[in-house]
Amino acid sequence: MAFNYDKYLRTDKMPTLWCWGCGDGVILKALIRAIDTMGWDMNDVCVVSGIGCSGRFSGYLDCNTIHTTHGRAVAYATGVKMANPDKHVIVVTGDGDGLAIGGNHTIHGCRRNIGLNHILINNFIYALTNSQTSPTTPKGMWTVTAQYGNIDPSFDACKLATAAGASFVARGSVIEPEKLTKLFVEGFSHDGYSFFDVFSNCHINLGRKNKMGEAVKNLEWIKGRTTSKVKFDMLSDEEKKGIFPLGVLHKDKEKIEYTKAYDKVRKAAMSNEAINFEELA
Ligand SMILES: Cc1ncc(C[n+]2csc(CCOP(=O)(O)OP(=O)(O)O)c2C)c(N)n1
Repeated sequence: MAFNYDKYLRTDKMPTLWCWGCGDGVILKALIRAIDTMGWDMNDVCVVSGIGCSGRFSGYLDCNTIHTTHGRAVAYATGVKMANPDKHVIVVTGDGDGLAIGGNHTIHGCRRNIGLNHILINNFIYALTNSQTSPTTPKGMWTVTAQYGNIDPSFDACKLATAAGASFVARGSVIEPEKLTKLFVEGFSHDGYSFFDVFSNCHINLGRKNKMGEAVKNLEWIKGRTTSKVKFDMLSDEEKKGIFPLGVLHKDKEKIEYTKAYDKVRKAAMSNEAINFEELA
């Protein structure tokens, strides 16, 4: 029997506002399949998104949702998780949303290792606002704010999240939707900040002036820049340049999740007991 996506969607909001062939729909479906595999009740799920094409996720999923201000989704989600530690909080941001204006919040969410599931839809451009340079736009690409080609060095979002302290870091792509679902399931099962850098196509706003104005061309470009972590690890330093590994890139099962640490402090304070900070490391 065909998978019933409608069960998880606000069907009155369909069809989506996304352009034809946009990777956001592929990620939405992968996310729904992951939620289904987890067996989560949608009443226990909260999806928090910022502003952007990626921001539409909170409008389409039929659960508790907050469509927040641009860049602040992780901050709102942190509040939701602190007040409801037993709920499943999913944050969806774009690369501009989560790494530029909201880069600060992403870093500190990772540092605290709070149990959020952060899906960063990385289409290498500010899409909704029509093609401004983002922190992941590759060098040399045309954008409306870099009409002669971008000269800004770009972030590797996974390295950033790992260095900042996230205890689960993975990269997926819309080219392999089933693998993406599996990555989400593995990250959702992990207790701590789960960060997913998902490479996606925006053939309209990234592609149109960068010789990949069709979805397939944009996807081929993504394919040429990615390889599995296993294959990546076998490449020489020279060969690794410009290539991004896919899969689980970092996992630390020992690091305490923030709301659990906070609960220990709260209980110690209520009973006038000394706090064992070693335990909270
Ligand atoms: C405070 C603030 N600054 C700027 C904007 C304008 N704005 C809306 S979406 C967006 C960028 C979206 O790009 P990204 O976060 O990469 O998401 P995408 O649309 O690619 O999914 C910007 C700059 C805004 N809405 N609010």
